[in-house]
Amino acid sequence: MDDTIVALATPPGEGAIHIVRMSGKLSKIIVDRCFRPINKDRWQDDHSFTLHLGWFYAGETKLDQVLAGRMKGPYSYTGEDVYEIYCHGGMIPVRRIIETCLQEGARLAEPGEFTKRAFLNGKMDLIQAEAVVDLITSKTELSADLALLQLGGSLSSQIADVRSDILDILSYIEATIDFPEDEIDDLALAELYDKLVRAKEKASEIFKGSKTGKIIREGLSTVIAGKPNVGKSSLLNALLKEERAIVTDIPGTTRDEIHEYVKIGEVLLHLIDTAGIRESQDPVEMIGIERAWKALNMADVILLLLDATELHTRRLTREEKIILEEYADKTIVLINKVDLISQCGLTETFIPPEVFVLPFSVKDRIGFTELEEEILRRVLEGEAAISAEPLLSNIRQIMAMENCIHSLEKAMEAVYANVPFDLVSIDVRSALDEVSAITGQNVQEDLLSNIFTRFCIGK
Ligand SMILES: Nc1nc2c(ncn2[C@@H]2O[C@H](COP(=O)(O)OP(=O)(O)OP(=O)(O)O)[C@@H](O)[C@H]2O)c(=O)[nH]1
Ligand SMILES: [Mg+2]
Repeated sequence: MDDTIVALATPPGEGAIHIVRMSGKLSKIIVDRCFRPINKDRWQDDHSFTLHLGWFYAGETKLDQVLAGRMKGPYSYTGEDVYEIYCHGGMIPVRRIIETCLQEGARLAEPGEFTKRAFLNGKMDLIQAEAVVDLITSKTELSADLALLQLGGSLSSQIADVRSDILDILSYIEATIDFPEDEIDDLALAELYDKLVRAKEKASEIFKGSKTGKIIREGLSTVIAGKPNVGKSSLLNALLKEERAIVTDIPGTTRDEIHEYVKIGEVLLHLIDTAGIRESQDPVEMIGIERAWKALNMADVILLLLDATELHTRRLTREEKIILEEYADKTIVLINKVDLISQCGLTETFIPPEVFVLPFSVKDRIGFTELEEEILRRVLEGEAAISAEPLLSNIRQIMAMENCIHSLEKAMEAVYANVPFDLVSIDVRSALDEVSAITGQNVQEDLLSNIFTRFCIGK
């Protein structure tokens, strides 16, 4: 944190301008030494958040004509003195300016190091820091909107509310612990129980939308499954509008999983094409099939393809039945290749009535609109809520919230079972740790590094 860091903040390559960003104690000294403003008086006024035209020098050598921006700590992004040099958008001026800063005592910033400093200096909490990278990497309007809400701090304040409730419970327990056991009356027990219930309800309310939040942030994990040769890879290619996967009429063509992303409306689909599921002795195919099962388990939505030409001549396979029974709520059945039959033999009494079934043809593009509508309907059911409410969306935060709720429930059970208060406080304390981790009040250094390496350099 004592080092002064420097990095290119714009994407490398040629463009109109590049921005070199510097943060830390030395940055003022370095810029004062290398930047010669056209209007010295204005520069010397030392105002923050101002831009100044001038030349950037290495010793007596002019490197580029630049604008220098000054943001003094603690009111800057990182909380330290931050300078930004807007130079011409070529890689040579950029390299020269950064090299000069390095020679003058700065060091190259690590990925996300500016934002990490912002977090460590209390300029933002961990939810907001993670929202910064989510905003940068968002692929849909919806995910960008969600990141903006989180960046604005509304999720943080909801979390802070739960945290303060839990702190309140802990101090209540500590105040009561000093009384001898027999003086803790039923009233105190009931009050503690009530407090726990209220905190848990608030936490659960925040947790409720996290599944949608995760889908908006990461995409809807959509697994294409079915027997060999039903047209899974053809469907993947059609949705992507490119020949991504190999398609042949030989059953067992796809062995490994294929992952791709495609946008449907405002929802990002994470498409996974899998190996056709069947009994097999081929070791490679068997591994592929095992992976397919794993993918099915993790999926948000399963597109189960059945071949229309076979429907009246065969029963569902054991594997198809398992999918339809175990994953009925997340499965959409596509009866593919209806172009080959005169009328769709949808007399499938085997398919559970709650499963959505669609006559389909990849070849003749039948059913695509209905499929897209159905997918959107499933994700965006709570869309009104989505745009107005900040949701938990990242798996780290979701898991911490889940653990927090679990600990509160354990504490409630303990109170109910009349367990001594000091033991109840163990669960409450662990709930506190979990909720604090969400906003980053007690996170370990290695977790922090993990989070910030997802950022780009210069952010
Ligand atoms: N007539 C017709 N043929 C189709 C349709 N969809 C796929 N096919 C054909 O069915 C055959 C198998 O298609 P694939 O996409 O490779 O099937 P798959 O399910 O990925 O097969 P595996 O990878 O072996 O599991 C190919 O010859 C496709 O051209 C369709 O809607 N109508
Ligand atoms: Mg295939």
